[in-house]
Amino acid sequence: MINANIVLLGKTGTGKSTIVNALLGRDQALEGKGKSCTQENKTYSLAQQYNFSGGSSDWLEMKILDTVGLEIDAKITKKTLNDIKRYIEKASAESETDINIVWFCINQECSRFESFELDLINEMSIEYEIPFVVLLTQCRGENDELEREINATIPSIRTFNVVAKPIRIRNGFVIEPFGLDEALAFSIEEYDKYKVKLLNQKLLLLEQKDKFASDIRNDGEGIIQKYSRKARKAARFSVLGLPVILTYCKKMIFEINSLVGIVDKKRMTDEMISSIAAGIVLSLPMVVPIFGKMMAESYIESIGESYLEIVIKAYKESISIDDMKRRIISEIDRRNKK
Ligand SMILES: Nc1nc2c(ncn2[C@@H]2O[C@H](COP(=O)(O)OP(=O)(O)OP(=O)(O)O)[C@@H](O)[C@H]2O)c(=O)[nH]1
Ligand SMILES: [Mg+2]
Repeated sequence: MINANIVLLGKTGTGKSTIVNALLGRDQALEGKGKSCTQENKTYSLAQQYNFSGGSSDWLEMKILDTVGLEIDAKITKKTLNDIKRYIEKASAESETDINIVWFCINQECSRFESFELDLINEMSIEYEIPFVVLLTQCRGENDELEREINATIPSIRTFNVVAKPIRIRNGFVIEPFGLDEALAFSIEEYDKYKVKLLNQKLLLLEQKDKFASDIRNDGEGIIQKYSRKARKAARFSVLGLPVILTYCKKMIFEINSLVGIVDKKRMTDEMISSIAAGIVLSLPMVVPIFGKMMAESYIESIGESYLEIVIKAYKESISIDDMKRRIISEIDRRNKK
């Protein structure tokens, strides 16, 4: 027997519920007209004989998770993603499940896919080690440009053109359903190979990250030393004091951020500096407007060192820049709450 979990994910209206119905062979999931339709994540079950392309056959037990369309509402998207993460974690813990795969739906008529979709695919597939395939849905014709874009951004990902139910076009012509069987056959028969490819990709990424992390550490130390020297100089003029030191801190954080590709948005540095400073200032024995040289130096250095450590950790653990920013901010929050 084969146990398979298929998660349908993608923006609203791309045709996730329609695909569920096509797989089930009956209209069970509600399909939308125009606006967001599926309101909560729901699992459907299907059991049937599966015929391998080689000729043999086996019993297939499928669970299909139909999800709320992404991006309608940030809160719902967050809940959808958390549910899916939990679902996947649980599914991969159950050793009898052979196949865990996400079918990421993109309307084939879209001219491009959005960066949040790309980040999501990268993040989730690498972090949770769950393979993704892309279904280009509601296919009325060729859209080479979209396929090329997808392959250029995520080279290893498989894409399938699909029509889940007949599409009526001009002059009474009808495009009959196609593509789902291929996507299913791939998901079942090529799963192991595809998953190994994903794991290798993750390994490579982690190795590369380790290498880059030591460069980041060296460059980061250089930046911290530079600002520590400046602070030492500035502290000679005691009237300048804290504001000058804080400006240096901001610049230092800005430069450390740029080492990992966070090119800022001033707001983010401000937000970071105030939460880091809050944590560190409170831990210093005295906060006085007049900085001694040593004091100024150690202030800059302790901020720099702890920030660099946070950034490197976030860099190693994250897949995308947004993910990294989130990790940095939440780590700072965590430390400040201690
Ligand atoms: N003819 C035809 N219509 C489709 C196909 N896929 C989706 N549609 C139509 O597109 C609309 C949206 O499809 P849904 O399946 O509800 O999309 P969804 O991704 O589940 O949307 P949400 O639940 O809002 O996230 C419906 O009117 C579907 O009938 C298809 O393959 N053929
Ligand atoms: Mg739906």
